[in-house]
Amino acid sequence: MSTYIIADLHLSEDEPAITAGFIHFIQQQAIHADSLYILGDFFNYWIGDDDDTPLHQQVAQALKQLTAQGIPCYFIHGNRDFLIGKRYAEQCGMTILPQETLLEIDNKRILILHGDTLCIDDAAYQNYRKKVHTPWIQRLFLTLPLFIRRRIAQKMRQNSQYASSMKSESIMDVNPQAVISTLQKYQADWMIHGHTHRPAVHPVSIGDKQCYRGVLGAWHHEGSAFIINEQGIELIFFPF
Ligand code: OKV
Ligand code: MN
Repeated sequence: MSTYIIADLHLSEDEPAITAGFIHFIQQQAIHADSLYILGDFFNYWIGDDDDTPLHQQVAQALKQLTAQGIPCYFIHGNRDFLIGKRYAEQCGMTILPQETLLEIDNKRILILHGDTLCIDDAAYQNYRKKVHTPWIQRLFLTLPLFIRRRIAQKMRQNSQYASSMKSESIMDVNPQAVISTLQKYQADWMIHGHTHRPAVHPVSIGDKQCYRGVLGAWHHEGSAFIINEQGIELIFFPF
């Protein structure tokens, strides 16, 4: 039995090598898994399921192959693709899970999440997040014609690039207290997230309990995944 977990592929038309790497990963590795979890920022941007592009179709087709062969695929929204909806999920054959989901595998309690909600020191981002996660604001945005949504999204990405260039490294990382309280909330042994693009396994001591925080890598020049099986929980990297 093996569970694969990935995040932060940031798929876009501008980086065809990453898409090719993902499709190769699906056909050569995930096909031998028992389940696949994608923890957000799967796509670099998402402005609605009706934005039907060759990239979106190609990716859906690859995932559908997997899920049609009986390998379930689950998705948690990231900060970039939080608008992925039921329609696209259905096209992929994947199930959308809540922001924070507790898995119980081999008697280990493993919390999976994207990771942006742990970065509470970045007040500007958390403010922005609250706005774009407001249901009526999302509904309103989705009623706009695609060409308007494209223009708004492009502007927002330009502004954000500037804003994040002014932020320190520590502000953009997880808050250690948020990590501890989130682990405690679920009585979890592990948490696995992406978002920060700092792949690692960090031990976290809570009282006399030894917990761990696994961080996935982004798919820039190589792939990154956690594999959970009888051997344990392992962070791996692989060339495209
Ligand atoms: C994704 C991020 C752009 C960060 C806009 C309401 C609003 C949704 C949206 C538009 C932008 C996602 C959906 C994108 C992530 C950015 C800039 C910064 C830090 C509205 C609901 F407000 F206009 F009404 N958006 N896109 N950023 O281009 O994919 O994560 S996006
Ligand atoms: Mn992210």
